[in-house]
Amino acid sequence: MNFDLKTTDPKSQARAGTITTDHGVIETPIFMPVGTVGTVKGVHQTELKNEINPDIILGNTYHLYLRPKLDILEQAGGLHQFMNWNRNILTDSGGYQVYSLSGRRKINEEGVKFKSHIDGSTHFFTPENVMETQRTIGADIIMAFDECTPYPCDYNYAKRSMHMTHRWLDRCINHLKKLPFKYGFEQTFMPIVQGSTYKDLRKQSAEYIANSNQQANAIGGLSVGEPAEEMYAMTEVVTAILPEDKPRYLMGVGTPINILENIALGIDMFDCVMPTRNARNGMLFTAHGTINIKNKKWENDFSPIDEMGITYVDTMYSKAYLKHLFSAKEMLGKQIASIHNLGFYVWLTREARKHILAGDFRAWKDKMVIQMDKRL
Ligand code: PRF
Repeated sequence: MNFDLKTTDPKSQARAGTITTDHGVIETPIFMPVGTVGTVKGVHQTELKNEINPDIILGNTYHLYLRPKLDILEQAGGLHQFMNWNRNILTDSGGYQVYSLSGRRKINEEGVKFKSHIDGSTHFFTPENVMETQRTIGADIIMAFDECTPYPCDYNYAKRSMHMTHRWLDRCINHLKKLPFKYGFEQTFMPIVQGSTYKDLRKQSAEYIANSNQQANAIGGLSVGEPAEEMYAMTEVVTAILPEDKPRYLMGVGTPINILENIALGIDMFDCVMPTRNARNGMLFTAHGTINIKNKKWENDFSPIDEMGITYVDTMYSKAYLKHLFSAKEMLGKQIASIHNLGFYVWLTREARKHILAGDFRAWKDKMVIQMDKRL
């Protein structure tokens, strides 16, 4: 992987760059649509490629390991082949999903024992076997196995957990050295900063992660229920320490406003289930605020879903029609809303990049944050 930092905004920490991997170029800042089980929920590959047009999507180790399982992925020739996606993929390590999804789990120095949310069967993830699993899934970018602490989290737990995440990182790095790439292209490994909402721990963790000297770095443990101001404060502490010449990925963030504020603090990569999950509940994000399409007020509003027309669904269908699809519980409603929201998120980070390159990011960001905060 290669990262080329093109421009830094004069009035904020925002950056524009390009990441080049064996599956192509990723222009940063970037939003990565989440394709948990090898599908961006509700969206065909044609619409994903031609309309939403992201340089990279995300998959989840936890889900893919449980279903369809590794032998199928290996027989398919990896996830790119299996889902017929020839651009970039990043896989999360399961470090977050085992905590958020599996019912009972037991964590110790060796790893995490958990029960599958699908059939209740017992599994054990270790830093070593998660690296093996990610080699088999075959994404372009793979993540360290970490513990994502909850919010709030008492200081002593956060500190102990952070040190364990650091020891797990060393085990990931050591083990990867023994594992050749599987499908003829490179995989980039990303370590993850933890430390909950404590500045001293975040600083210590950022230093540890920076010293591990990998090609890119990530920040975890945020957007887990803390106030946005606390999240921004942690991002600021960490980006001041992480090296400038490597991409920085803030995991699982967030609202369109969270994304712009974190771009201003020096983040390059984002992912979140929010655009697709909220779409399925009838919530649309636009440049002028959010829309709850289930609201009665849209019943006879025959204007386009979004005049901006970022994706074809925005001008092909009216708000009244989309409201009707949600009322009738038709699956097309959820699909249209998912395409719209993902198109908007990807547009937003592309637009941020344009303004960073043009030198007026700060003013544009401040204006967008006010606009997007409205409920329409
Ligand atoms: N760790 C991992 N994945 C994640 C997170 C984390 O802390 C988060 C936190 N927002 C989202 N996804 N491995």
